[in-house]
Amino acid sequence: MGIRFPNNDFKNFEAPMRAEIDLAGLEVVQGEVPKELSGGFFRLIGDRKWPAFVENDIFMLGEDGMASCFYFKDGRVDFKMRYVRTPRFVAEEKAGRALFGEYRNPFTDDPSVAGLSRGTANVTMLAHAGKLFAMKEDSPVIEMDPFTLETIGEYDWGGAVTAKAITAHPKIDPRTGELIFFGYCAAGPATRDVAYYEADAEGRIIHEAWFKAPYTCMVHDIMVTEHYVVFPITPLRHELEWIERREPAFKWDPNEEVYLGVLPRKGNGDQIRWFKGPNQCHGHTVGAFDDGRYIYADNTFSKRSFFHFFPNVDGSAFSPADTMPYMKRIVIDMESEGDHFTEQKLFEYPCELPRIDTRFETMDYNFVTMNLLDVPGQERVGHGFQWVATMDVNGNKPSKIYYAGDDCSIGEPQFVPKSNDAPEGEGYILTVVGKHQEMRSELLILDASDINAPPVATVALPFRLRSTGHGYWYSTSQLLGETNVLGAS
Ligand code: V55
Ligand code: FE
Repeated sequence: MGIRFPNNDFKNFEAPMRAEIDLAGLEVVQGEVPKELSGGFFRLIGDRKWPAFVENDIFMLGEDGMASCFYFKDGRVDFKMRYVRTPRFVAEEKAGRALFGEYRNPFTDDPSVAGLSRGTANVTMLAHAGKLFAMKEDSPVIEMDPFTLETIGEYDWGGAVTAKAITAHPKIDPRTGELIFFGYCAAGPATRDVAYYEADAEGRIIHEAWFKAPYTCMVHDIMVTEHYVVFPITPLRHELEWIERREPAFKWDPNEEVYLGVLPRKGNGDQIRWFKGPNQCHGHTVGAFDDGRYIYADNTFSKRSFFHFFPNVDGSAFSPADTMPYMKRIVIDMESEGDHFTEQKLFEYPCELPRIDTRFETMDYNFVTMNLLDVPGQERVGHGFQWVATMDVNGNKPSKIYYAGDDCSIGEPQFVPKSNDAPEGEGYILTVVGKHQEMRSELLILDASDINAPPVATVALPFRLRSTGHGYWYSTSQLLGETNVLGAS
C-alpha cells in the first residue's frame, strides 16, 4: 500500500519527518553557546509515522510523539531525535500501517488493538528523581533514557499510580522537590474521575486522592501553590455518547459553568471546594502562589477553546477572535463563604505557552516568557506563533517583544538561568525558529533580560523541525537525579 498524507495540514514545512536523527556538533552560525549550560532542551514533536485511515486526523494532537533533544556541553550542541515507542507505535510499526483511529475515540480503532493504550506521548517531557518521561494526558507516562532517548516503557511509579491517564503538565515544588500531578478521565475514556498524586523528591508516591469533576472535559493543566492545588474545569466537554456516535470527542459549550476546584495540598477528595466564574476556556497555567488566605493563579484563558477544530456543542458558528487566549490573574479567597473567584487581565496581547523561571514555581514570582499570536500594528506574514515576549507580572519591568521574521514560526520559549543561583529571570531563553521558505530550523539562545539584543547564539539545523507545543530544559544534574530544580548545569 502506498504511503500518502492527505491532509493539507501535513504538507510542506509541516510534512511529517518520519526520520530519527543523530547529529553531533551542530553549527553555531552566530555568537557563542554559553559554556555554563550543561543539559538538554527536550521537545516532543507530533510526527505521524503512518497515514491516518480516518478523515479527521488532528495535526499535532493526534500524531506519534517524536522525542527530540538539543544536548548542551562545553559550548557545543548535539542533536538527537527518536520516536517514543509507545505500545501504540510498536503495534502500528509491526502492522506497517495506522491501527488507531480518531483523536480520543477508541471506538474508531482497528479491532486488533482493542484495550491497548492509545497514548501517543506527544506533549511534554519531564525529568524527576532521575527519570525522564514522555507524557500525553490520555494515557500512562512513558519512561525514556535521558541520554539516548531510547524508550524504556510505560511507568506507573512501582504500581502506586493506577490512574489510566496522567497529565502532561505536572509541577515541581522547588522547596521540597516534590512532583505534583493528576490525571483526568482517570477511570477510563470520558469519565469524570480525577486522580491527584504527589511524589517525594526521590520519586516515591506519598499521596493519592480521587474526586469527580462536575462534568467531563479536557483538563490540560493545573495550578499549584505551597498549600493548594487548583483544577480548572472549563467546558471543552467530552462525552462518551459523542465518541460512541463518532462525533468529535470534544465540543465547546458556551453555556456550561466554569469551576475551579481547590484542594489543600495532600488533601482528600472530599475536601475539594468549587469556585465559579464566567464561561471561558483554560489554556495553560503561568504561575500560582498563595499567602495563606488568597490564592493567586495566572493562566491563559480564551472565550472559547483555542482549538478551532472542536465545534460548539450546538453546532453554532463562532468568531476566530474568540479562540484568542489572554493572560489573566485569578484570585480565590479561601476565607470567604462565597463560591466565586475574581479575575483581572495581565497582558494586553493574545498569548500562549507561558513559562516562568520554575525555581519560583508555587511561589510569588515576576518573570514570564511566552509566545504571542498577534501584535497590533505588526503585520503577520505566515502563520502560527511568530513572536516571543517577556514580561513582569507585577509590572516592574517593561515587556519586550521579539519577532521571529516573515514566514518564520517560533516555538515555546524556555527560560534557563545563567547559573543555578542567578536571580529570577536572569539567564537565557531557548526557542526554535522554523524558517519556512528555507525549509530548515534554528535554535535561538536569547538574553532573557533583553530579547531584542542580538542573540547570544544561533545554532543551525540543516533540516526542518515541525512546529510543536512544548519544550523543556533539564540540566545534567537534574537528568542524573541530583536535583529536581531548574538550573544551568
Ligand atoms: C493539548 C495538546 C495535545 C492534546 C491535548 O496543548 C491538549 C494542549 C499535543 O496534544 O492531546
Ligand atoms: Fe500544554
